[in-house]
Amino acid sequence: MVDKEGLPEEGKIWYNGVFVDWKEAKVHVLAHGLHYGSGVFEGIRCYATDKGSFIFRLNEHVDRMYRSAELYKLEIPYPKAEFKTAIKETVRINGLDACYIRPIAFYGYHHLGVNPEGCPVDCAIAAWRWGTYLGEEALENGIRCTFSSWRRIDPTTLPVTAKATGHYLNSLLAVLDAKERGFDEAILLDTNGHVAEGPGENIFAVKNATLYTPAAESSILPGITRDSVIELAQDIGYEVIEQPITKEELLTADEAFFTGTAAEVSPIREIDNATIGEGKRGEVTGVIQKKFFDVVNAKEAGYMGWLEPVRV
Ligand code: PPE
Repeated sequence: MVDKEGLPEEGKIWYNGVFVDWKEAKVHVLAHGLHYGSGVFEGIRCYATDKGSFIFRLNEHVDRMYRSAELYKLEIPYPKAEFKTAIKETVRINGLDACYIRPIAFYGYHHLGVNPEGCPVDCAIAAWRWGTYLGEEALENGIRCTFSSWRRIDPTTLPVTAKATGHYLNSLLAVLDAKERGFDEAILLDTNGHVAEGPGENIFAVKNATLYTPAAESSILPGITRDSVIELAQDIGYEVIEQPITKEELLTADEAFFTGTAAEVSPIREIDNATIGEGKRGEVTGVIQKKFFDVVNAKEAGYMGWLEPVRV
């Protein structure tokens, strides 16, 4: 799944309100967030277009981050507007055009013990170049997936709509299991046995030119790419139905694809060695993918509102 390209060695990271050198952006080994996974984060992309650099749906990402924080009673000590400015500043100061942005807020160093009261909330924003998530080829030819034996975390146990660091242990297990068994990516079912999502992606099925995607009750992270794709698909004229999807329905779909900030729109060509549709990027997936890339590349006048200028 993730390319093994390492992180950069230099640059500046915004850390608790100031820019520090890449290598100095450190955390104490007894930080609360490290021991208990008590942090929230975002993954955001900035695109280089011929009209300048734009961050895709910055407002929605920052809104989700603050909502995630609220669910864990983590008070981000900056007003949203200031945090958004810091995100844009991080891209600019590093001289980046197309990049991936990772803001994080977590309970820091003060005491140990599960109760975080009294721990400071530390915040950081890093940005670096990150190409395609599942490989260049994946965007064109699709990937090979497997149903994970790990079920997606359940809303009776954790607030699954929060993008919290600790939640990703569930994703980690699913990814490692898929890789071990020779697949590119996992698909997790929810605890009712319905299709939920990938370890870092939402999922769509296409049947008779109608799009289906699991609804919120299937324990999904409400993806911003998912939301964008729903709107773009409807705009093109496709019907989109949000409802529980069974394994059989996904396996017999005409097409299937993943959406996510990192994964963008990635076709799924196989699940557990069963071919989906024609075993390559389907027609509807291709149309949606093209529309998505046109929008993020500032080629769709009607969607410029989703693009936050960094450098124009
Ligand atoms: N589900 C999960 C579990 C998830 O992590 C993501 C994003 C999505 C759905 C799609 O959400 P959105 O990006 O808003 O469309 N995963 C992020 C982290 C991936 C990683 O490996 O790290 C991302 O894509 O940035």
